[in-house]
Amino acid sequence: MEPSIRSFVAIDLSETVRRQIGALIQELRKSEAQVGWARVEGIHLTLKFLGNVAPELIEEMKPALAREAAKTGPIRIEAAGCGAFPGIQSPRVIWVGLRGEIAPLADLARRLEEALVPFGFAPEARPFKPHLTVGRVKGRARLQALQQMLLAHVGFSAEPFDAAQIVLYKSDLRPDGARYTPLFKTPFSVNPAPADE
Ligand code: 2AM
Repeated sequence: MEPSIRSFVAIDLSETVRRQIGALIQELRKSEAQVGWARVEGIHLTLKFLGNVAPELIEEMKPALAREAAKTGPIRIEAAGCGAFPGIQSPRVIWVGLRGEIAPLADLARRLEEALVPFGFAPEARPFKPHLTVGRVKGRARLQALQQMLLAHVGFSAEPFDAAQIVLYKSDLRPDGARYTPLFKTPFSVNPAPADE
């Protein structure tokens, strides 16, 4: 039997936005805090994390993903602001936020969840919090400097971009950070069909 594939559904960022977030990461690095910073080319917006999935199931899911994408028009979003989960006082995950057409984005995430239930994926118990993970805290040294840096850059914003497709990614966990490989891309529609069809 072929090994299962750790996978998730995401939206890619434009090259420019990735570069702008890269510049922000360079600033945050100056805190010298113990953070595993994301590789800029791997930063993405997760819509649904799937975990380990059998390769056959991946194939079966593709038409369902394509159907939901086809019910979706382009979504204009902007990477903006930065902070930490669970909170700036006890940072574990460093994120860049999103603003713009968040309601259609959340609607897409909800529809994907519903479309994937028949394939055995339970809906998330936690509310959808769209974010871009840019780093993971590894130790407590220089945390205060990091907190100050985050507060100093809350006004960060990148160029707006139109999300135009969803991507099913494979995630390989490696000691030096995860590597993501696209498995399937499926476009949004210019004239989306009604979502309740
Ligand atoms: P995160 O950025 O908030 O960590 C690949 O791991 C993507 O799936 C990441 O963007 C990650 O979100 C997301 N994800 C959601 N739930 C996850 C989980 N339980 N384990 C790992 N990644 C998860």
